[in-house]
Amino acid sequence: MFLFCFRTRRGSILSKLHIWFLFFVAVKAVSVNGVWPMPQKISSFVERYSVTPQTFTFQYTPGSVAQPGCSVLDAAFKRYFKLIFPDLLRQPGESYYVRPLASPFTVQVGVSEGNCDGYPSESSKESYRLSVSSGLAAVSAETVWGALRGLESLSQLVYQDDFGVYYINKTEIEDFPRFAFRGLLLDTSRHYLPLNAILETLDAMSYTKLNVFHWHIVDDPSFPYQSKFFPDLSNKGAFHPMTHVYTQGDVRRVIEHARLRGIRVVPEFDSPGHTQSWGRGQPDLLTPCYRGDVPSGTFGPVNPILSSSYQFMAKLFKEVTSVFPDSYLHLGGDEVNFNCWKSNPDVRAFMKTMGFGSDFSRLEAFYVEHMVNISTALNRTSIVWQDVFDYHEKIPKDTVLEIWKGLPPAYAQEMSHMTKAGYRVLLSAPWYINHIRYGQDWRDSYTVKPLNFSGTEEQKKLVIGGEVCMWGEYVDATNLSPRLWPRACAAAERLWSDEDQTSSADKAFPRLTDFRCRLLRRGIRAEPLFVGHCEQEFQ
Ligand code: CP6
Repeated sequence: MFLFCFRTRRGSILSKLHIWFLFFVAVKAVSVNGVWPMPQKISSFVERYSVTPQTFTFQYTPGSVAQPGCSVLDAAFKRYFKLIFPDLLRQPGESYYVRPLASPFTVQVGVSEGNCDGYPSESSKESYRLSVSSGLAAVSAETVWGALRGLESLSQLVYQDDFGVYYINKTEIEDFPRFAFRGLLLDTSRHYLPLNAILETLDAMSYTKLNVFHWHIVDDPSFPYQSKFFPDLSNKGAFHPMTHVYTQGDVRRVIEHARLRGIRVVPEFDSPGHTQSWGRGQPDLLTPCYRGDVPSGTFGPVNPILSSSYQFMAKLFKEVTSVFPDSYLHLGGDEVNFNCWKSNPDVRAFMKTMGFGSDFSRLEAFYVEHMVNISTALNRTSIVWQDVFDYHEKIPKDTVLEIWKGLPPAYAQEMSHMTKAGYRVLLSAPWYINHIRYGQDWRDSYTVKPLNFSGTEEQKKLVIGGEVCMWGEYVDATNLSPRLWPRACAAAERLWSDEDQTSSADKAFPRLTDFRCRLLRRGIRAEPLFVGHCEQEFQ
């Protein structure tokens, strides 16, 4: 259309070369790019190839260090075959359109270093190249984790026409993440989330290239983690000791499901606050609160003045690090209420002995310091919520600080302060997507500029990424997926893609609308962005 108008007005002046050039530009602009999050570099062409499940195969590139038997990629080939041809899932036994004389299409995957049996880590290389040409898609990456990202992009390039025929366009992609840490927090204490809800969330995370599952596994209301050393914690602290717990086997399944998708699992055992449920199965762990001179019968945060508290914590965390292989451990440290500590005469006496005066934040700092030491002794990098920094700037420099408070100017200032002090930071304040408001609230998440704070280049490098948080007070398995998806996709693109290429929410809207339809086709109950319909809707 564009080309036609141009030709009628000025046709005679233009050489054939110009016409071809314009044609190339025009077709590039209209061709399909369904990849979310947006790759760093993508060229898509109008030339397209039909593909059909009968002749579609995955292979390892001859020189690849990964070959048949590679757990991560063997499993990925099976998954992506089903994701690329969802009709096979939807209508078992029913015939679908088969093109006569369909030509073969091969996906060749090659990896140049590493192995298939490890876990993804903070230093995993996730970059990949993808080249789609006639009969062949070549995915090449340094590691299997990069190959997984490439396969995901490839799967999103395949689409169906009105007759159900599958196509993929000629495409070149060169891609890598902007931030290494792209997390999602689920809270399994406010409501128990059945294993399937967690596994399905991990599936959807892999579709959006999110790569860290922050498992806020326990908190005040319930303690669903079934501990080997301290079984009473869940026997007495879970909502139900049999049905509302994560057994050791459950945890292993989550970690393996995540590993196969290149997702790390970082557990959070939040303390000294947010520990009411712990007290039910671990007597004397929590601080007894007083009313006047007598114990009131209620309990506060973990008792920071008893060595038994630290012995218990060291043993629990020893177990936790034997179960969760990731090198990061989230220690919490948020929202500690000092009222109970203040009411307790033994705590006040301890404060005096320690010379803390009446500054209870120094007592909190004392506690967190012990916890960070426990974590360091177990060879773990600690993450703590920003409260710990706000109260106490002298925490070990390799601790990661997570920002959860405030609106843009406030969290930007916090980032500036923390990175100036030399700490690595994670941003979650703008991505508290448990908060919902009428309208397209994904746009607020989308337009976040994580590096828009005052600081040097060195400071900016200390921002390792961010997290979407889905706190569970109002969320269980009935509404988790639609509240998460596609809203979490906005942060996923912000954390993966180039900011300049993805600065407009208006431009993202049609892409995200399409991607949400793809999530539905894949069985994820993602809510609509606005008025409209998908070709294939849910059930
Ligand atoms: N639980 C824990 C929470 C929250 C935090 N920690 C929280 C606070 C405010 C909002 C949402 C969640 N529910 N343990 C803060 C990190 Cl708005």
